[in-house]
Amino acid sequence: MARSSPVNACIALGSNVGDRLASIESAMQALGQLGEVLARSTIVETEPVGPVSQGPFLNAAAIVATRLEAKQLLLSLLDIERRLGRDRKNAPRWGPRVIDLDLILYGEDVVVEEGLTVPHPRMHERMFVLGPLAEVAGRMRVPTLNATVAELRDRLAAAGTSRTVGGSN
Ligand code: A4P
Ligand code: MG
Repeated sequence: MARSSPVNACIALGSNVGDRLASIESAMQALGQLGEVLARSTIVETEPVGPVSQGPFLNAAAIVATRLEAKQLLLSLLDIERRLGRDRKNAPRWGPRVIDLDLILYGEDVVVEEGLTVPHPRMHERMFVLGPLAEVAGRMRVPTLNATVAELRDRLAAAGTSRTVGGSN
């Protein structure tokens, strides 16, 4: 089922295996098959985050105006990942990957169903998502967090530069 009017979906892109730049560029191109790419961020190199020891990532974000339903959009993103050579078999969660395409926002919709949670539940903890996304969608509202993307980025940046050293009373 296609929607009668397009919705602005935010996609986060990441790669830390192989020709990272080629993979991000190819994925950006492929997003054009899912709707109109309204904006694409710059591509930034980021240190790996999380429990797995791995090489640095290239990360980026894009806004796509799409008529696909959220689940159909996710399946299309997984299909692009496969076509670009991502092999999920034997791959550790949070581990190295040729390409990762996460659906971060689907307009202001909240979607919780088997295999899909939007807004992406860990978006507010990840500068590699919020940095690029704020470039292109800083004013978009994140319904579950009652904040804009730019506000979440600023909060995370502030948290990263301060350290609690005592109680407030
Ligand atoms: N799934 C559910 N909701 C969603 C959604 N909103 N978007 C399901 C995408 N997928 C969603 O996804 C596993 C399954 O989650 C999918 O099959 C889908 O049914 P995944 O993207 O393969 O899982 P993942 O990437 O290992 O986990 P997650 O939680 O998406 O984490 P990240 O953040 O993508 O972790 N460091 C830097 N600097 N840059 C990175 O890009 N990426 C990771 C991977 C770790 N460290 C990183 C980076
Ligand atoms: Mg992911």
